[in-house]
Amino acid sequence: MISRINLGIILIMIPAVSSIVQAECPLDHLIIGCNRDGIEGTDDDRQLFVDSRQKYRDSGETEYANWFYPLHKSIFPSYSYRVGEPGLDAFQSTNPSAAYTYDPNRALAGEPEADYNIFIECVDMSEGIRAVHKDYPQFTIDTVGQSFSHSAIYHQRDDSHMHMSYQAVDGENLHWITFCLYDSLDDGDKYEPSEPFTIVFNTEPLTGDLVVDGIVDIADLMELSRYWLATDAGRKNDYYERADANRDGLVNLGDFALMASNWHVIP
Ligand SMILES: [Ca+2]
Ligand SMILES: [Ca+2]
Repeated sequence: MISRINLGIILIMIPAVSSIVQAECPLDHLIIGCNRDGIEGTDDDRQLFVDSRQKYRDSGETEYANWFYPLHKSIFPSYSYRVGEPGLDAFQSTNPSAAYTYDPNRALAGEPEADYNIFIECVDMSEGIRAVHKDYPQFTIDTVGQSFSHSAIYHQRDDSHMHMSYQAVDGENLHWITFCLYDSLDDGDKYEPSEPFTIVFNTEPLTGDLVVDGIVDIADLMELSRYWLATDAGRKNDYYERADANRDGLVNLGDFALMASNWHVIP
């Protein structure tokens, strides 16, 4: 009798525990969604984006201390310096108890692979870094132009939560991977590609190095101009991909001055 009662409790508990585990994964995640401003009827309704509120959360002694992920020496002889975050997840509209991933205003409509097929494409990376998906289906991103379907993995597992291992040949130099999201379905109701977003490793880029590549030049100035006079910079948008260099919420002359101070500096 006791065991039957216990079994009943366990069966009831399984869905709740599962959703809690997903919500409480201790690693950082980038959350895939659309309609960044959360308001219907504006230009970004069909545009993809990643929410960055957890990005770099675990990168230093205190939350958000650094603008990079330190890579740690591993036992593996090749690409020895590694970190297992940030992962990826998606906004959803069905489980209100799943912490902040529940956001119906920003969730993609329909089912992954059937109604949308979100690819994550590497559009830039430093030499000597790669991203490895160790779980099934295994793959490695080590060349610009490579991509994988987040929606396929989501569909396969019935779970949007995934992680990759970021691996580099050293633990000191600036490394980066820049991704972009796009919807490969061509059904007339396609989502628009996201802005590029960059994950940085080992050391903080120069202030103003917005298109991260180790130097502050005209490409960075053009990037700053895209966000010029923007408000509401914060963790959700990674301070507009670091355009708000002094993290005061605004992209303005103060940030331009910081960029100018590093103009054409080669570290
Ligand atoms: Ca740059
Ligand atoms: Ca600012």
